[in-house]
Amino acid sequence: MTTRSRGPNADVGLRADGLSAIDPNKLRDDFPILHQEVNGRPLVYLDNAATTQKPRAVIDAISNYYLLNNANVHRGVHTLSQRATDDYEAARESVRRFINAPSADEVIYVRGTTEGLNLVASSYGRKYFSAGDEVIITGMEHHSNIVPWQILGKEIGIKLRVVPFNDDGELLMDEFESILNDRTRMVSVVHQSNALGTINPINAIVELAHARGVPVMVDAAQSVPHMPVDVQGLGADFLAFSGHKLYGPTGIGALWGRAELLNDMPPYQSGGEMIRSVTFEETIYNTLPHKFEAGTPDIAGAIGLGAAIEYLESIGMERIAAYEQALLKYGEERLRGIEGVRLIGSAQEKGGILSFYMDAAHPHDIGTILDAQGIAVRTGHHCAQPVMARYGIPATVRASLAFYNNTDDIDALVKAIDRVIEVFG
Ligand code: 7TS
Repeated sequence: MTTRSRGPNADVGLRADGLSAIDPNKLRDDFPILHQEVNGRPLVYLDNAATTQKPRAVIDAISNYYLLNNANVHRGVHTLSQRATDDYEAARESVRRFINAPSADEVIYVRGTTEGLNLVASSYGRKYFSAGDEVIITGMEHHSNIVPWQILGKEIGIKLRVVPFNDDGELLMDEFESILNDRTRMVSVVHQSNALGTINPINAIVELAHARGVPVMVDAAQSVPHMPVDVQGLGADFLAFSGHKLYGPTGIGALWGRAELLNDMPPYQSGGEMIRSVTFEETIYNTLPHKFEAGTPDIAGAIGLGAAIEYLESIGMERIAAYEQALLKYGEERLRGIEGVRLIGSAQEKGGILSFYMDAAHPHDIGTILDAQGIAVRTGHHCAQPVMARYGIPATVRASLAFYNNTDDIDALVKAIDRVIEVFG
């Protein structure tokens, strides 16, 4: 195969309105890590679905906490402990505001989306599920929204039902309706697929599930960083996301749940902080959110997450979404212009994921060639093996966008793919 891509001046439908929603070149200055060379080329970071880079505001918030305020939270009367507690709780309020939760007590700090999903499966599932019950997920879930339900299923005999999707990567909602039944106890669904980019119709899913009294859990790992997410607007019952995909630190994330559900759920882990009183005979649990936060938490992480949210709010999630949508269209059109590149995932409603497959070369080899040119993408199954199976491919190359990416980054990617074609023909 020798066909070269069209040049950057080709008519690729630059949507000037969306692309001017923010100035990525100015915002890049907030991200020190982006200003470096990798393998002798300027770094082009297109692995944002795996983790995003951190603005200086986040790095400073974490560093200031350790430089000035480090102490354990909720335990000390001394000044540092009070400062740490105030900052830790202020960050919780930032999370509440960011996802429009009714109360900060419904926001539970977790390690990330994975822990949020495990918490709900373990705590809600063990209390309310029994043999023969069913949990509905979709065919495009990350493994973290499959395996916890599967483990629970083996333990107590629940069945996993899976909503399939079409070739474009869109859920078959008729199938969803037909598998929703009297035995369904939970619907747990990804908001935006990390492998395909598909943005799922959460409102419609919630409406159908709630009509049968079934709660809905939303995996918002890939949506919260890229669009405004309003838990009340979505109507969901639980929602989890990871700080590190939201320009914040690793090791921290949030689970939001409706207070009436969380109040009735048993603790997930136990120890300090989650109790009100302990005797050898009996323990009385703490109130929300502390009931679910056993042990010393990731205080610096929470404060860093709060700083990331404030940073994003200063740009505006609407603007970020408009810009990334325009950049996605640009990227899709450029990639479609390359013969031999097959885009995986072309849903109508889609976020900034450019997953592709080329018969000419294995995704890992493509990834290596791209890395040699300073371009960071992820190759593999993206912890969504059933998605790969659905398309009959072992893996994809995935470029995933953030607001600090620009059309030059896409052009560099396209040029590097041309190099792949040269090498592998
Ligand atoms: N759900 C989705 C949709 C994800 O994309 C990920 C991570 C997770 C859950 C788990 O998040 P964690 O922060 O708890 O690990 N996705 C990816 C990815 O696409 N590449 O690396 C991690």
